[in-house]
Amino acid sequence: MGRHLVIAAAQMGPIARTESRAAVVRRMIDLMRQAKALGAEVVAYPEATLTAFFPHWFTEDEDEVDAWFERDMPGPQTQPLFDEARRLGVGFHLGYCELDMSSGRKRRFNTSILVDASGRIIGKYRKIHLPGHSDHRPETPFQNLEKRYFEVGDLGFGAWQAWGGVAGMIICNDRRWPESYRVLGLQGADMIFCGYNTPVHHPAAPDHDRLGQFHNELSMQSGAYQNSAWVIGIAKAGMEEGVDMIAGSCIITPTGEIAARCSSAEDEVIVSRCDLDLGRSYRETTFNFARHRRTEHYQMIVERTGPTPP
Ligand code: CDV
Repeated sequence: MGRHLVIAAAQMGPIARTESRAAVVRRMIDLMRQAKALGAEVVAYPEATLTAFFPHWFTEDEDEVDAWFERDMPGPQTQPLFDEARRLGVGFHLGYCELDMSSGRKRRFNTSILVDASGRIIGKYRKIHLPGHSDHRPETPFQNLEKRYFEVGDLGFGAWQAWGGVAGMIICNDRRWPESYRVLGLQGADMIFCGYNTPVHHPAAPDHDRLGQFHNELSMQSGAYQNSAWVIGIAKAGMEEGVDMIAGSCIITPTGEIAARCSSAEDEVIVSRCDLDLGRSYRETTFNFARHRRTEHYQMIVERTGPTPP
């Protein structure tokens, strides 16, 4: 008997700047019910699901920034999502913005969690690759101020026993870096969840725009294949406060093929019955890390970013 798990990707359409958390959570619960009706055991939501993607706007007002963040998880506004998941008996993956005071100072992270069917948080990840800039660039049509509003994640790329396999998380820009997947692959990850908020337009390099969806799939498909893992990519999609965001949420097999893909730029659920053993033959042959990786040969150059000087 193979290990099978029905996973849903719950893509979210645009979220208005003025939309309340309660309204967003209602949309999420609706998607969760659709996913359950399709047989899902796990439902995956995007990066920073609960609000509009505020790093597109500059502000110096600390209170305004804090208002985009969750102090508690679950908190009063997200508790209904946890309650519904428990009622339906499904687990979920949630990306949100975390305000952490546990060290005695305010820290803000771009975070995701895994929640089991009893409503217990079983894993937490804080985004490591923060794109964009921290300075104000009012001349651009929109900004990406993740470097201003978030600290670099301090939890590493963790993997957890979950849903009959091993689950890991990465967030958005992490998916473009092969090492994100590899650190999880080395821990035996069977499934890697990746929420994203990716604009169609790239103000710093507009010539990349036409390749946005191609690079999205290229990154996640190669990460899946090279690490023998399912990758679940979940978008915040559509025209959000004047920023057009790519959609294309998809569930990718350990062979690197796309098993299911969203066809809209709105709230939409896709599901796939994932054979968690599908990557086994790759792990035992082409990507048998123990037999074929030659880390001792990488080590001498790993910190160097340029060629050997003449
Ligand atoms: N939220 C993101 O990390 N977005 C980046 C954009 C800004 C390029 C991404 O890599 O998709």
